[in-house]
This record gives sequence, structure tokens and C-alpha cells, in this order.
Amino acid sequence: ALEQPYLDLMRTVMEQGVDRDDRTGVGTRSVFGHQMRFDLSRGFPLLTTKKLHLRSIIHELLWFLKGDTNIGYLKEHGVRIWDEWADESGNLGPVYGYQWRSWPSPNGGSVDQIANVLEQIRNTPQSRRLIVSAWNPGQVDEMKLPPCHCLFQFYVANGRLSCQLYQRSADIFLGVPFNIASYALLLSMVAQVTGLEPGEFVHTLGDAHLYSNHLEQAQEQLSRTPKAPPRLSLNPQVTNLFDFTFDDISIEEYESHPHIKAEVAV
Ligand code: U5P
Repeated sequence: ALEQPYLDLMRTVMEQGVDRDDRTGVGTRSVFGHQMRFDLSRGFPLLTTKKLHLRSIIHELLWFLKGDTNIGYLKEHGVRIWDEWADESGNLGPVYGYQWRSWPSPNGGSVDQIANVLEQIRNTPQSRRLIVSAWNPGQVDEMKLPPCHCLFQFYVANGRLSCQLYQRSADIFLGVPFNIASYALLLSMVAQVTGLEPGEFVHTLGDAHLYSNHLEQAQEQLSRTPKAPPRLSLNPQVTNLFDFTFDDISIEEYESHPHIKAEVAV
């Protein structure tokens, strides 16, 4: 199954992980360093072993791409995933959107990493420098939440666009299913606007952990048999990455096992 690498990660951590305390006080079982590969030509890697809703993730990605770091846009669309981190004005500090679209440069200007990487994919697809970084060491302390998905790189071969993400910290049960979907979506959108076919999403994890209060849920999920993956449908008229709207993106033929409830560690 397309999601097998995710289920393998879950099983590996369950069986071979080390139990540790963590910042939240909940406690985790973890491994350090793990890689998963998802071939997007086989379908969209939205998990089928539990039901997931993509609405928040689509809005969050569009919000990142706008360069926005205030939760106002998310609130307007009923997305609450960033609420607990924002200050009274809804600001999050120089998080993802800011670094992606306007990383401050030493001369007082700024770098639009997304626009640059699109231009490089189009003009020098063989480049080994197709990188976007959200981890700005000079500004991490000003961010309400230091980036979990820190850096990604594109790779073009045989008309296919691949993307590898480095994620420093990965909540396997709650966060990772959405991180996979979010980057698979970004990869598909970038592929469309650069005239390429989606290739592989390679997901590299640093501290990959199951919270101690997610172990039962993980067992339940591992007992389920995956179904055929859904399909991502993007409006083919969109040729500029920044023109995508919520209505241009949909998931089709999604069949899944029921949702599994679990507490978020804050
Ligand atoms: N987390 C994710 N994916 C995200 C954002 C957060 O898995 O996109 C999880 C991290 O894995 C961790 C927590 O469990 O949120 C952030 O805590 P820390 O790593 O900053 O201590």
C-alpha cells in the first residue's frame, strides 16, 4: 500500500523505540533518523487506515504560500491549528510564511525562496540547490513555535518532480499524517505550475515519536488493512503557484477506516 512506509514507521517505533521524557511532560517512545518514500504516481498519500480531513491543511498551505504569519486568515476559514501559539493580535512571529517568502538578507532586503525555487525548477531543473529553508537560526527565538518541517529540496528527473523534507520533530500519530499530505499537496501544485509530473515525496524525520498516550491508538491503526489511496484533483487552469485557491484543490475517491481519537500534547 502507498501508506505502508508510514505503518512501518509506526511499528518500528512501537517495537524498537526508546522511552523518553519530553518538553510536554507526556512522554514519548522514539527513534532518531528515519526515512519514508511515497510515489505520487500511485495516488495521493492521504492515510486510509484512519479518516483525515484535509480542509485545515489546504488552508494552512495556502496561508504559508501567501507569506502570512497572522492567524486572521485561518480564523476566517475556521482553522484553529495555530490558535494556541498566537499572541493577542494573532501574530506568530517570523514563522514559515515569513521565512518562505521574505527571509531577511544581511543587506536589508529579503529573499522570496518560493519564487526563486520555482524559477530554478523552470530554468535549471538539474540544479542541486533547489532548497527552501524555514529554519532561520537568527530568528528562531522570535517564533512562537520553531519550525518542525525545517527544510525541503526539489529534484527533477525524467519529467518528474520529487521533493524531500527534513522534519526535526515528528508526532507520528497526530502530526505526521498531515505533514505527509501537506507536502504531497505542495509537491503536486509545484509540479503542475512547472509542467512536470509529480514524482516521489521523500520524508526524512529527526526525532520521530509516538506520545505515550497514543500507543493504543497506534495499535488499533496497525490492525487495519489499508485501502486504495485517493486521488488529488487540482484545477488544471492554474499555472501560477500563488493563484491556487481552496476551490482549486480536491480529494477524490477517498475511502478510509473511521477516525481514531487522540489527545494533542501541547
Ligand atoms: N509537530 C508535528 N508536526 C508539525 C508540527 C508539530 O509533528 O507540523 C509536533 C512535533 O513532533 C512535536 C510538537 O511533538 O509538535 C512540537 O514540539 P517540539 O518538537 O517543538 O518540542
